[in-house]
Amino acid sequence: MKQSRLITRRRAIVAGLASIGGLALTRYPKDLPPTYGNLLRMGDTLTYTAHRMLLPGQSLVREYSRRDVTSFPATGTTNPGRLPAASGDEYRRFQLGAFADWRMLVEGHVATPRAFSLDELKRLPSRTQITRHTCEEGWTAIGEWTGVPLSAVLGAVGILPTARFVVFHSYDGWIDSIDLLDALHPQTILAYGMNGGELPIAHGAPVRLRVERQMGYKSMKYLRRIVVVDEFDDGGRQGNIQNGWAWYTGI
Ligand SMILES: Nc1nc2c(c(=O)[nH]1)N[C@H]1C(S)=C(S)[C@@H](COP(=O)(O)O)O[C@H]1N2
Ligand SMILES: [Mo]
Repeated sequence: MKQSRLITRRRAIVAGLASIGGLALTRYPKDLPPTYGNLLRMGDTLTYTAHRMLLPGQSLVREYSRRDVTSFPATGTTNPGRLPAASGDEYRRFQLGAFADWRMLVEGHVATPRAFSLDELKRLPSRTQITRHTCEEGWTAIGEWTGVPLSAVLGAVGILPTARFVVFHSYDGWIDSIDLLDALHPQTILAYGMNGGELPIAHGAPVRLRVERQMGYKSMKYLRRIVVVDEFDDGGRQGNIQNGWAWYTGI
């Protein structure tokens, strides 16, 4: 009796999951990243499709007030200028010139590919937001970020109708991507300011990404290049998910 009820319930759960999967596949046939047939990535795919179905619009994460701001550890790379690679030399030169010569290339499936200086980014519309950062290592911190919405930068170069994902490259060799829904989200910004001052080197100067609806590691520091692409691209073997990190980590 007990046993059969258990089996029935389990079947219902399995059937339920299958129908969620089916619905997602019919609704988002092209948006499912192709590498996601892999069994190990099934959890990711479920989180992704569930989020995209439950939060189809542009719901905002909670924003805090100034008095909620906490101390904020710097993790991962904290100074690409110390890297031995050529990109380390380049970064060090920019740093010595207060990033006046730094340029961020935006290219790919866009109408007018363009390199932006820090001043040009600062002349675009700006947004300040106080949000909670959640690191996969288990800590969280609240900080204030000021920057230009990624949507404004993509608007300035004109994304083509073929655009589906946005790929980011950093000065410490990271490659990662987000889909257009996250890219155009109002709280997805290219931050050049933190807690009322310039963005510190340790936190990604001169410009870092803030993707507030995903885990902290998606907020790439030390931006170098942005490429709009028409197909899913997680950076492959160079991508930051090569070490087992999930591509989609919605929170
Ligand atoms: N380019 C680059 N971006 C990065 C990292 C990094 O090492 N390099 N670390 C990631 C991780 S794991 C986290 S938690 C945050 C840390 O940002 P913070 O140093 O400002 O705390 O940046 C993310 N973005
Ligand atoms: Mo992290």
